[in-house]
Amino acid sequence: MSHRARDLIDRGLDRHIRLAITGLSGAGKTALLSGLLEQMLYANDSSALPYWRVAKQQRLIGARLVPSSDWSIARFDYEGAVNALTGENSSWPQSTRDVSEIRIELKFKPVKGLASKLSDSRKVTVDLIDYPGEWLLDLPMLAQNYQQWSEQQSRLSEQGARAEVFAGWHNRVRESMQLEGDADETIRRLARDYQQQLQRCKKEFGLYFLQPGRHLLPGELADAPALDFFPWPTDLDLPESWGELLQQKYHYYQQQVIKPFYKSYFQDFNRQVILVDVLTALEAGEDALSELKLALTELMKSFEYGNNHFLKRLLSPQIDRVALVASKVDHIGPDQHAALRQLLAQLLQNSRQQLDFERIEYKTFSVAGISVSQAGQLSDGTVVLDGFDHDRQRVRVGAPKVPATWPNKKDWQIGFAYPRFYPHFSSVQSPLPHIRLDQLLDYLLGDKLE
Ligand SMILES: Nc1nc2c(ncn2[C@@H]2O[C@H](COP(=O)(O)OP(=O)(O)OP(=O)(O)O)[C@@H](O)[C@H]2O)c(=O)[nH]1
Ligand SMILES: [Mg+2]
Repeated sequence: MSHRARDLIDRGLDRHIRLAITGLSGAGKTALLSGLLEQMLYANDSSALPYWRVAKQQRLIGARLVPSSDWSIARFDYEGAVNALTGENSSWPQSTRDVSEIRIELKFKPVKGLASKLSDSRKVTVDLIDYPGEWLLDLPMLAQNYQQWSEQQSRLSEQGARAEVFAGWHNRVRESMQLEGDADETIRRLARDYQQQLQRCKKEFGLYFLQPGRHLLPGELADAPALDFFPWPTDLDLPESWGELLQQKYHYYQQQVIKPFYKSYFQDFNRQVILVDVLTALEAGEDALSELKLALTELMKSFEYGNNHFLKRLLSPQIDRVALVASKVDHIGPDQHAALRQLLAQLLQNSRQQLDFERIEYKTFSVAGISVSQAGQLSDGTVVLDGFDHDRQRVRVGAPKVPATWPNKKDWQIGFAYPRFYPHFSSVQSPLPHIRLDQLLDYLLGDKLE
């Protein structure tokens, strides 16, 4: 029997969970994944995880990393991440460049049902996947043809900060149309130009809805002809020969780049974390926050949600439980966590409607995968955060506020700023500190560990 088939049967029997951490670039996926593994592997010390019931009730017998069923995918470098965080020059793990996967096996004492009578221990395996956030945003392109994609992107490019970035590029497209020349070569040049503008959108303006993702992080496709396309500005007439080429490239990108990525990693999971770094978007300003909302709304349309019916689950597993998670909550004081969750819920309003409609269970959380600050309160009631700055010097800052609803004009003018703390851990400090990962673990895995 193939590994995949066995995974599916195990899933039907509640013995296998495939958890997707869905988040854009920089959302904190790698840190969260490392934090979740860290907490599960050290869960025997139940005092650190009071809200993970299986640990709290001392029913967790053990957790260990085991080989993945798919032998062709790189293993997620959990040890590398922990080494980076706890090494001599403690630092955050690098931004992810490729896909990797890791499997953890949890052995526990069942509490109820037949299982508890038949045996005194059971196993559940959990698969976790890490990948570059840039590639995720390509998924909505699967549901659009070249024309629809071009229309959407053209509309976007006229708004806010994008208008400034793309004005010059638009002129260069128009000028190129007047020139005689090899269509292939011209399109290649304009595509590279477009790629640079997308990179500016990210670096200079912190924007989010950036497609195609491989223009930002090409991976093995660096300089490949597959990337020689861009959305056509719909106010210009598209020359027929160019149109054909652009459409072919777009189609190729859909079929050969996005689809395999989607099929391998996103079609097949049954639990999902939607991870959002709301604080960084607030800092970047209104254009960024609006684009984050749009990007998340479009992205959520790519996932299949469905009820957890036994047969259906066996044949085509679908997502039956979703955690909507605001990341890096150690940048603010505990008194602001509820406001952050409220703003996250507003940001994901359209997605929540979709989940409600499909009757999928979801819940909002605010967590820190790896917490690098400590909150405290001064005698006058001021909330402060203690941590380490870039030079690893101790710093104490007043904890900033988070708006619970979409900020108004005046708030945007004043702007938002959140402190940056840096990891400063020793190699003997395990498990690494976190905020609320026990609640998240209980929500995502608790029912399978009963
Ligand atoms: N304070 C704090 N910062 C965090 C936390 N998680 C992530 N960060 C910060 O956010 C950065 C990005 O986090 P990653 O985990 O690399 O984000 P990612 O989603 O994996 O990003 P890509 O790999 O680029 O897709 C880190 O380098 C840290 O600076 C957290 O729990 N607390
Ligand atoms: Mg990463």
